[in-house]
Formats: sequence, C-alpha cells, structure tokens
Amino acid sequence: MGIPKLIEKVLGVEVIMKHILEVLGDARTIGIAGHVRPDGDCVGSCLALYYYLKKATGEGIRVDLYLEPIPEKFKTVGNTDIIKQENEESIKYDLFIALDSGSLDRLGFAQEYFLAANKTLNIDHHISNTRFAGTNHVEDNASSTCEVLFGLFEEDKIDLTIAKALYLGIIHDTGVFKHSNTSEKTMMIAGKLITKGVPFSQMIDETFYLKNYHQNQMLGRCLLESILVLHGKCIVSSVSKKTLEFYDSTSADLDGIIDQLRITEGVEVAILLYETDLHEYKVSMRANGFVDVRKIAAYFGGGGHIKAAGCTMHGTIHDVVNNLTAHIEHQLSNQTSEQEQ
Ligand SMILES: [Mn+2]
Repeated sequence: MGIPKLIEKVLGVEVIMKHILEVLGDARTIGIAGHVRPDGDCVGSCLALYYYLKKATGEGIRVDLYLEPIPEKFKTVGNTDIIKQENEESIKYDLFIALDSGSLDRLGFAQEYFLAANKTLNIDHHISNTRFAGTNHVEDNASSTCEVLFGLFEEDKIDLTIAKALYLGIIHDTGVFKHSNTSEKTMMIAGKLITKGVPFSQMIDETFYLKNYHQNQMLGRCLLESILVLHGKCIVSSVSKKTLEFYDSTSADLDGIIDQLRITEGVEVAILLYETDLHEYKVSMRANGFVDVRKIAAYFGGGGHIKAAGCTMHGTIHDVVNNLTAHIEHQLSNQTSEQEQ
C-alpha cells in the first residue's frame, strides 16, 4: 500500500471540493449537524448550508438540521424554528454532513444519525480535525467554517438569509475581524456578503456586543470589585453564588467579563472566579503577553489555549488566588530573566 493510500485509510478521504453539490450525488435525504453548545460559526454554518441546499437542490430532497438549543441572540438569522433539537425519529440519511466539528463526539446527540448514514461529509476549519467522515473537507487556514462554505457555494445562489448566516459565523470566529485568523480572503468574503445586503452594524451589535441588563450589572459589579495583584500585572475578580442569585443571573451571564478585565492597561493575566459550590470555584484566565495560562490551568486539572484557559479549584478564594498567582509570578519572572540574558 502506497503512502497516499495509507493516509486515505487512516484519515478517511480528504477531498478538495470545488462545489458542495459535487458530493450530493443522488442523495434524497440529507442531514446536517454542528457541534454541542452551538456558537456563532456553528449556528451560522448550519443555517447557511441548510438554506443553500434547500435552494440549490430540487424539490423532493429532504434536508434536516440538528442542533442543541441555540442562544436567543442568533435567532434573528433566518427562521430557526426548522432546527430539530432532539432525535425525533429513526432515519438513515443518504448523506449526513458535520459542520464546524473537530471530532465525532462534538456532534452530541446527532452522532446517531451520522453513524447510521450511507455517506458522511465533514466540513471544518479546526487544525485538530480528526477526519472522522467518509469524505473530509478541512481548510485549517480558514477563519471559520462559514468561510469554508462560502468557497463551496455558487455566489449567485447566496441570498440574504444565507449571506447573514455566513456573516454571523465569520464575525464570531474572528471576534469581529480582530483575531489572527482574519485574512485578506476573510475580508474579501465579508465584503461580498455585505453587497448582498447584510445589515452588518446591527448584526455585530445584536449578536456580538449586546448585553442584557443583568449581564451589564454583573459586569459592573465584577469591574468594581476587581483587584490588581503582582504589581498591576494580574487582575482578579470573583462572583459568589449569592451575587449571581441576587442579580437573577446564571454563569452564562458572565460571558465577556473576563475579556473586559483583560484589556486593563498594564495587565498580563486576567482571572475571573465564580463560585460553583462551597469552597469550589470555576476559574477563567486570559493572557495578553507571554504567560501560558493553559499550562497553569492544566496543572490544576483544566485546559484550554495558551491565551485563554480554565479549570476548577477548591479552597477559599484567597487560597485559589494565591495558588494561581504563584504560577503566574513564576512565569513572569522567568520571562524577565530571559529578557535580561
Ligand atoms: Mn468555527
């Protein structure tokens, strides 16, 4: 067996498709699913592909979309009532398409349909994608799955609903064109979507920056109570269970607070703790400079990325902060001594 064949066998078949319709063949029933706890790119790519297939394939083709409940703010993109949120019936699809999912388990309850399907397709942009489908189309230099899909769609078939869904995914995975995955191509595609009439100012505000009153109150409270440690290089804030209850909030209302803490001038690492039980805290960390917060989170049994990581820790709030800052201080002093050399 030659090496290319071996790779095919191990990884499935990596296909560089020109057009999504190439893999449909004579499929009459098509299932689509994205990953668990859907984010903007997951919801955007799933809706875009659903509406595109509805438009580009003829009558008599059944297309179903499966996703866990999606955040309320994403419901302005097309009619989201078509999304199926559970295994309603047992059906063997001719083709099942996984979107924005680096591995099979990410599909959650929809795995059942994926595994039963006659043909499977995996469209994604995660560098860690495990090529779990019969046909795999992974572009790991793309900002988002929505960017990958744009390249697989015929531009003249992209209507306003499809354009809005694609735009949603791109702005969410790039942090509104801010993260390093934003390329010239990303901006070109966004430009083309804007010409389709995407109400971009409104979409960015409503799906990305909008906070409800409780979320703003929690943000205000966390900023007010934040403290600087390690000579201003680390900022820490915490939320007790009681406070969450007082503001009628859940942990989901804390989204984005850590990012606001991180952009405090002079800060290398931001830490946000929220109490999950007596002497138990969920820890989020964000880094600006050279501190590898993944390493620290991993030491305490968690994980994440170099600049964004989290873990669960036990003890009083002072124990938790002291344990974390000791690691941060250690990394910062190593960095300083390296610079001095
Ligand atoms: Mn994505």
